[in-house]
Amino acid sequence: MFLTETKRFHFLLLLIILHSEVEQAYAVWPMPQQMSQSTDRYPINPQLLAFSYARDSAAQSGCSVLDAAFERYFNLIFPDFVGGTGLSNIWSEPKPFTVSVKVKNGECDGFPDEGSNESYNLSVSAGQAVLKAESVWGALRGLESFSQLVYQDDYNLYFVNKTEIEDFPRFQFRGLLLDTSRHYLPMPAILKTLDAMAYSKFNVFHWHIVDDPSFPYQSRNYPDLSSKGAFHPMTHIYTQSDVKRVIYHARLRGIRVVPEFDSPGHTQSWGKGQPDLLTSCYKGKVPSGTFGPVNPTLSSTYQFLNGLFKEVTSVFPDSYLHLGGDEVDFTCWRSNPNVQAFMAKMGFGSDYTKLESYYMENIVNITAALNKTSIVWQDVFDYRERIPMDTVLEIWKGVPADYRAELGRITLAGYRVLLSAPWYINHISYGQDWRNAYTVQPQNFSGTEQQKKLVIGGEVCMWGEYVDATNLTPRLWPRASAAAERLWSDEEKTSSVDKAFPRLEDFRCTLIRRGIQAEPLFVGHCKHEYS
Ligand code: CP6
Repeated sequence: MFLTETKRFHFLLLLIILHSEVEQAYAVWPMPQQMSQSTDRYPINPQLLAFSYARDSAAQSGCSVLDAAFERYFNLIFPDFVGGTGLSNIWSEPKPFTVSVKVKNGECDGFPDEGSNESYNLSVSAGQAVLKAESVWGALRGLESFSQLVYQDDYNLYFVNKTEIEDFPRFQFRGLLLDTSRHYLPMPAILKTLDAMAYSKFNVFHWHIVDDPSFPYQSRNYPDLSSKGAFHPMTHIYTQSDVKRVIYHARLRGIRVVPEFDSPGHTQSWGKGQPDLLTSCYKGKVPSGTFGPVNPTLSSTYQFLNGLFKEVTSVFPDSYLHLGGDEVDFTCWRSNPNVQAFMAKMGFGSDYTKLESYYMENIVNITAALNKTSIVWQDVFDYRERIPMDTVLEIWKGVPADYRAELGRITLAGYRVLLSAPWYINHISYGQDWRNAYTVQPQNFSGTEQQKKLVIGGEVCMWGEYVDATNLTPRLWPRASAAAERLWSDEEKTSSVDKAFPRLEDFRCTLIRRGIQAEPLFVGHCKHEYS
């Protein structure tokens, strides 16, 4: 080990010459819009890699988002960096490598939103990488790409090839839904999912936080909702500080947090802590003791929802609130004499979709008055409700083919849509079902160019009936990454699922290397196995 600097360097060169077969093309997942690479490669010495702000960058040291990202990406690029005595440090060429970041807009303390610019340019040459972005959110995407370009050779020395990237997302909204009601997901499972989302350039965490089985959101104004409606009032809840941590963790990764408070169906757990909220079901002329959807006939219902949404929209900074509106069962409403009387008074006849419409219109208006935009499930459109034109409809029905017709219908009416129907990755099957997620074409429906522009993106859904923290990660990854490439990358350049296969295999090994227990796609091995 007592080699002089020069001898050490010559020994290193010898090693490189002996094994000079060039490892090919260090892929980035999801594939950048434009990328060219050469086989010229530059060594990176972990001790001499520095992230820095370009002199003419609008953001400088002290920018929370980028300061944190520099530290994170250093650790991701060198997972076993141990300071001065690590082998890869001793044998690396003593040359500095600088990643210089320049952003035009120096705003670092805000939250990502629908208008955030995520484009970036990355140019890697000898001894430096130059990353330019409009905003810090684009710089984050560029840092992710840079981190995926760095690789180790057989001696675990680090290299990066000469590379030019020009990149931007195909769709503005690239979401992932987690369901924390069917099973409680502990905080570390959520935070780790946010980490992995950033690796695939997802930018929206759709938090399906409450549903029939449990109400884990601890409300400031209505604490009984979780103290009576959660699986456990102390251990299986998300406190205000937990929620803040999720939003904070997501922000640093350029991820929006959109909560869903699904109603009027899927609300059994709400009824435990909020008396008179749910409809009392009748058996003949007497209450049966069971409850149905939220009672849409009472003004107390809307007072409560106004209070709850007022709180929720102040806790979650995103400009969107998901209101649900799916799968409403009319049986209980039909059985209740007070609901029947209300139907008659309103002139709804026996059409209960009109009652659902009435309810959804009211809560969408409550949301609009709180200056938030609503997302609702497609059912709300199917009931021909009069909802504001800025409402986003999320398509969840109609696999394998019918969702195309729905995309056509909803966009023809001028509404924006989010596609999740083909991306229910809670569903599993034997074999390579990531291929189905990959080959989805969100704009492949009959409609005008203008209609196609109304597809703002899509979401991967991980419904929780059969999923908790034990199996969440391998069920999500790398299958969700297949959808992530569809949502980020150019359609033409990613038209071959067979060409995607080896790249996704490599990316899965990157996830493993970063501590994400992503499941294998097929027979094979990773250089660094998960332990
Ligand atoms: N929970 C809620 C669910 C589903 C929906 N909403 C769902 C329905 C059918 C399938 C998967 C999920 N579990 N609240 C529908 C949006 Cl196949």
